[in-house]
Amino acid sequence: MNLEDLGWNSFFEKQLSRHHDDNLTPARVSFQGRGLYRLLSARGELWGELGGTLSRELISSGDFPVCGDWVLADNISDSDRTVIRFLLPRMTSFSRKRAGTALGPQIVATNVDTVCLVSGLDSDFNPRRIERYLTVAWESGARPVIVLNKTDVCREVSRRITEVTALAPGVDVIAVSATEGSGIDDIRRYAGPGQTIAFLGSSGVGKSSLVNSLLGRSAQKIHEIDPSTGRGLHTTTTRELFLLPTGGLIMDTPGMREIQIWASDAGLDTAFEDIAVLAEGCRFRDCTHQSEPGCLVRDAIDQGELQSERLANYHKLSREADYIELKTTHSVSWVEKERWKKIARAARKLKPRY
Ligand SMILES: Nc1nc2c(ncn2[C@@H]2O[C@H](COP(=O)(O)OP(=O)(O)OP(=O)(O)O)[C@@H](O)[C@H]2O)c(=O)[nH]1
Ligand SMILES: [Mg+2]
Ligand SMILES: [Zn+2]
Repeated sequence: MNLEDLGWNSFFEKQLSRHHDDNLTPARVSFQGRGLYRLLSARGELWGELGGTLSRELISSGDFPVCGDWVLADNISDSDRTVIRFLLPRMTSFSRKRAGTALGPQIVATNVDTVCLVSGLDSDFNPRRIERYLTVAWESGARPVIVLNKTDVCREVSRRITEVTALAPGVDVIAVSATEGSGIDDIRRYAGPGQTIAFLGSSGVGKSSLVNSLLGRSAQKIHEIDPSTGRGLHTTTTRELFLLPTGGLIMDTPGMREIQIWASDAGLDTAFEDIAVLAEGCRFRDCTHQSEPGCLVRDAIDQGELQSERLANYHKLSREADYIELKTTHSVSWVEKERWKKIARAARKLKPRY
């Protein structure tokens, strides 16, 4: 197996030059479970455990290797077991905000070249959710592509494509049917030799079905609805990287209920570039596009060039992104204090003056 076929490139080669050790071999994490890592390497498949020193380092940072990562492992040539010594820096990294009250990002997929943001063209279709995924995707460094699956059950495919193309400036939109196989080759184009694509999206949109369709075999169990409970069966619970016979790689991921934003203003402004460009022409530099005079964003809405729902979603996501910035730079108590200060200030303004 050639390392380049597994996604190795000059970015990782540069990192390697810092570790002058012939006893180490690069390998890519394709699956992780119960402290064991399945690795793809020049020698084929290996199973690795974290070495003691690395393990101690990672416990303090909390940043363990995940599916897609490149690591350096002991070069033990007569065994399929190895020890992972180093985690190499990531070329791209798709993160979401951790669930619950935990702080910081959770890394979902790394070293991906193209993130396929999958939506179903059934009753689950939701343009606002696509905008949310796109915002996070732009932050990852990977190229986003929107995949609209289940064309076989949708009567207005071309209308949906037009709608989604409008909310995703500069992003390819592909309509496919995993069950019928149509459009699958359009996805395959992004998975050329050494290129990695990852499927991300809500549960049940057909990510595992697309993976099976690309692989031409039932590698992943498909999420079926249990008629007695109405709940999904075989929902994917772990991330996994598969090698295509052509040398490309595809990653299946578990469906997310709602992806919490982990993005900066730059990620947001890329996903909403149309609004960012309009905002440059607003009379006030700090225009919030609510009711200020000379606001080109509101003008665009009045003229039917911009959907008011899109602006509302932009505001919502930007509030979430701001909050994350505060949370990462300050303790929660500080954030809470600031929040309450703002509320108190707003309440004072509302009070009638006698
Ligand atoms: N009609 C239709 N159904 C599809 C298509 N692709 C997938 N499905 C169905 O959608 C359901 C969910 O498919 P999965 O591939 O398991 O979805 P998933 O995105 O992997 O779901 P999670 O693993 O829970 O995140 C299954 O019942 C599939 O048979 C399609 O192109 N058309
Ligand atoms: Mg799945
Ligand atoms: Zn404005």
